[in-house]
Amino acid sequence: MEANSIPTELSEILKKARRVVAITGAGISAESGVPTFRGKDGLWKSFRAEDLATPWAFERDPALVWKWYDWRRGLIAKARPNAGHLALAEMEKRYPEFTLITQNVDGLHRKAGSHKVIEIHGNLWRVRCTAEEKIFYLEDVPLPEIPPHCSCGALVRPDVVWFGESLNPMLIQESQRALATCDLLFVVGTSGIVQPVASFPAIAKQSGAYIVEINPEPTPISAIASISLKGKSGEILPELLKTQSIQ
Ligand code: BJW
Repeated sequence: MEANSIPTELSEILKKARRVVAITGAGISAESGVPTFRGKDGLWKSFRAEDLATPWAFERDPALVWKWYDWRRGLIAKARPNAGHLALAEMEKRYPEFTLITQNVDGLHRKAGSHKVIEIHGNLWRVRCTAEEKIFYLEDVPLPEIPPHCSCGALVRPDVVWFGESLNPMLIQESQRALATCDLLFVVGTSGIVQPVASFPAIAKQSGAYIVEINPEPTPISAIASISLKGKSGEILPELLKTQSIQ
């Protein structure tokens, strides 16, 4: 999609919007070389979520879970933000209110220069002690000790949200507030099936927001999107930015 092929209605919306939210998923980092979860090359094709991304898996075999996370940390350490991440960071500067809700744990939005980021599924570089309320950052790849321990002797775990775990209620509230008052929502690179984020676009829809979905594939979100732009976010988002000189 090129800037001159963007429908007039959408360019008007992009220019006039004031309160903007973007929800992102693994697809936005695909062009940075970070694997997605679902789809033909997705992580869940080679690994079982229930063996690696649940609290029960960690209880059963913390070393196995940590080996998987350490491998992913290695991939992500080499990844650089792509044109899609950079376009969203630029939108944060241009719109008076801009909130980015990401399901990604790779930290690439912040690396791209986004400041107002809600990392609703956590962050892969942050870890927490399983015994105390202690949070810290582990930047070594590979980890010197697997599974790693806290100075108190307890295991530490990645500070991410696994299946069956609750998301941070403060982050949910903050997201819901932004969604309920936005006039434009971007939904980028997510399969739209993992709850509760999969239900977030409906909140914006209810308050009359215009919803732009960006994804090469249709998703359950497509049914409520005002427009679905089929393609890669690293190509489409920079084109949208070109038409979006705010009035
Ligand atoms: C491109 C592209 C390009 C490719 N450009 N696009 C209600 C009903 C049924 C079940 C539940 C329910 N409520 C809760 C559940 C259980 C569960 C759930 O939703 N399960 C569903 C699978 C059915 N949810 C939970 O357990 C959540 N907790 C919760 O709700 O607590 C309360 C509760 C608990 C239990 C029961 C009831 C209530 C927690 C969810 C945590 C998800 N965790 C993970 C791992 C995070 C850590 C890690 O990374 O290791 O989060 S799983 C994984 O999925 C990861 C992602 O953030 C998340 C979403 O995936 P995403 O981002 O959408 O990626 P993909 O791969 O699915 O899609 C990529 C998309 O990009 C595709 O569409 C491509 O086409 C596209 N794409 N290239 C643009 N270049």
